Amino acid sequence: MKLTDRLTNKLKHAEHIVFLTGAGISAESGVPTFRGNEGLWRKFSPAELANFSAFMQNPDLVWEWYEYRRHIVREALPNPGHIAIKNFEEVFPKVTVITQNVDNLHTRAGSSVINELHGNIERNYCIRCKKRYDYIVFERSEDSPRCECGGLIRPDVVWFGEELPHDIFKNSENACRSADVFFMIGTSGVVFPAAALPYTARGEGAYLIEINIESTDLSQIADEHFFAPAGVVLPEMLEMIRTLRQ
Ligand code: BJW
Ligand code: ZN
Repeated sequence: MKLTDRLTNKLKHAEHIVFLTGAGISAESGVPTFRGNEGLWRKFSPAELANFSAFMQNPDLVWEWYEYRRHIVREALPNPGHIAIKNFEEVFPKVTVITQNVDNLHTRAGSSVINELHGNIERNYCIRCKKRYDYIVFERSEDSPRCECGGLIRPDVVWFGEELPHDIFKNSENACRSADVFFMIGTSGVVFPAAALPYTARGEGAYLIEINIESTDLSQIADEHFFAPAGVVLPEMLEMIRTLRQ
């Protein structure tokens, strides 16, 4: 890998690095992405399952999908991409992770500042009284879990048509405003408002780097691209940065 003079110069002087990650950062840990053929579970697209009316119509089906995914993420391990992001903290004074993922892998890799835009798959809450239930184990043969109040329990994730957690989104926007270098990693950039964050960063002068195995809706605004797996690009780039900033 070779860094351009411009990127070398940005990385040499940067103080605040922001990472916006999507499902692609966890693909090398064996967690399926959402879009493309790989994203289909049975015959359903994420859009058909990740919304409140699908849950109310068929809570057992939606629970089964989440239980299938929980099983995958509990078995998965952070990969060299997550670990490199954590280790950027050894080189830069400030590193912020903004993730659309619900899989906990940035936390398990040890990153210090993580904004989970779309919730976390290990948390749940009652739709009636809002009581929290963490780490439920749901058996496929069972009916969807219910709260002691009788209400249905749902995963604490953000579905289509739902608002993102307000403070987390505000903090993310603020991070974008002070980013020197902004990485967009493994996201198709089609889901809003997460996909608007790179525009906020760029508007305030951040240098935008995309790492993805293919071009995306965000490619047009990136200053530079690395079209290769994140778990390959990030560790290699970090080693080059260590030399630069010695
Ligand atoms: C690799 C790789 C490797 C593979 N290395 N790369 C403005 C315009 C248009 C629409 C809207 C808009 N504002 C709001 C909307 C509606 C909607 C939306 O955006 N729809 C679009 C799809 C059209 N947004 C919402 O509804 C949001 N809420 C909202 O706006 O509230 C305000 C409001 C309220 C009421 C009424 C109206 C407005 C909420 C969005 C919630 C998204 N939820 C999900 C599910 C989360 C829970 C769960 O996990 O189950 O979030 S959907 C799903 O998509 C998930 C993801 O976080 C999200 C993004 O996907 P991501 O991460 O980009 O994954 P992929 O699969 O798309 O891409 C993977 C990428 O990795 C690919 O590019 C690969 O090439 C790459 N890759 N291997 C590097 N090794
Ligand atoms: Zn309840």
